[in-house]
Amino acid sequence: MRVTQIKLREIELSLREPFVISSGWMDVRRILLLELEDEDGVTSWSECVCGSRPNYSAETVDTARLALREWLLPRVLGVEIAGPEAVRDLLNDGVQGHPMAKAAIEMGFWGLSAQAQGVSLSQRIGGERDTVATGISIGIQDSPAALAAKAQAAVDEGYRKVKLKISPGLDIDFVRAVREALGPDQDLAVDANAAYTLADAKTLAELDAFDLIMIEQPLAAGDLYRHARLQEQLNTPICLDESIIDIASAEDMLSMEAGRIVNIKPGRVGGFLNSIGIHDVAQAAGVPVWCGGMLESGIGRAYNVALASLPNFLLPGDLSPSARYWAQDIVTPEWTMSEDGFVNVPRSPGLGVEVDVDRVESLTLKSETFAPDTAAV
Ligand code: OSB
Ligand code: MG
Repeated sequence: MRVTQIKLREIELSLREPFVISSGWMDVRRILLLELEDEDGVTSWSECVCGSRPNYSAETVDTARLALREWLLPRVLGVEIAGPEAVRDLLNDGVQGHPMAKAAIEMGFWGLSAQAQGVSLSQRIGGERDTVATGISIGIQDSPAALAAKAQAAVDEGYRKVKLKISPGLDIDFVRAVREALGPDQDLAVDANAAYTLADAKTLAELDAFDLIMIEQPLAAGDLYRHARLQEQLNTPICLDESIIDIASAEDMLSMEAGRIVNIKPGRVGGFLNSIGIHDVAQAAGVPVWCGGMLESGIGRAYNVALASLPNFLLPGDLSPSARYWAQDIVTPEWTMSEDGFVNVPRSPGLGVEVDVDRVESLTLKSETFAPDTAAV
């Protein structure tokens, strides 16, 4: 395949409610979108999942734009590439880091390849499910009672898993209130976004009393060794998010027993090839994975839903429908969830949703078009 033009846009979408996690918060989502076009005029879209501040990961919208423009887009533009499987190594050669910027390109190639072949993105990667189970990730609230009310509303909407953001001091009382409100049978998880240290092991062990299905990323991203030490002290399975950046880190987690569940976000790990590789090593080890979210627009969501159709995605993903995030999404149809908490995996070619280009244009703050051997044209 040969991509002859890529249009890079930055749009701004307002979240319906601010989203607060231990490391920061977001109310307006700045999103980079890529529109790729190949030599036959086939087009597809992809999304870069960075935030606007470096609280979840080092990358931001602005660093990703720089990396895309200066180092990454020139690697792929006008070049004959065997297929999306070849893009990861092409982008990694001589460029350290910037996984979310790389993923936006690499995933764009998967979407374009599916579109060109006339198959769905899920089919293109070997997905097997027609529907994917959906959980909700609820940000930090002002009080335990407010959080319990939100959690109850989510269960009433049909969500199959409820994940609560926690932070030191905003943890035990909040989780207790939710467990009491939802009863013992509801699948409940917490996500600390790396806010604790091993010195907090006692507090984290208190969470065992609430029968959580996992504690996501309690410690710092680089702390695989300490996660292994912490897991020895907890009954609750640790799930790693920020720590898993590639296939090797997933293998290290598995061999060190630094956790028992993996959150895969394709942006965080540099794209689909690594996501599939992590899926495969986890599956071989008997460790379940699930698809995390980065408050994506309907474009990024198409990739996450397709990925979650792979067989070892055994737990509900953070794949809420469009209306949870936005007054209006940028795709049609919008993503919806059934009353029992499932999202359909599209079977139509490519992403399976149409991009509302007029709406994208109206939300665009900046755009640049790149072609082979040119700066922005
Ligand atoms: O840690 O999973 C996370 C959003 C932004 C940054 C980090 C995380 C999240 C979420 C959102 O939990 C999940 C979603 O997209 O619904
Ligand atoms: Mg997380």
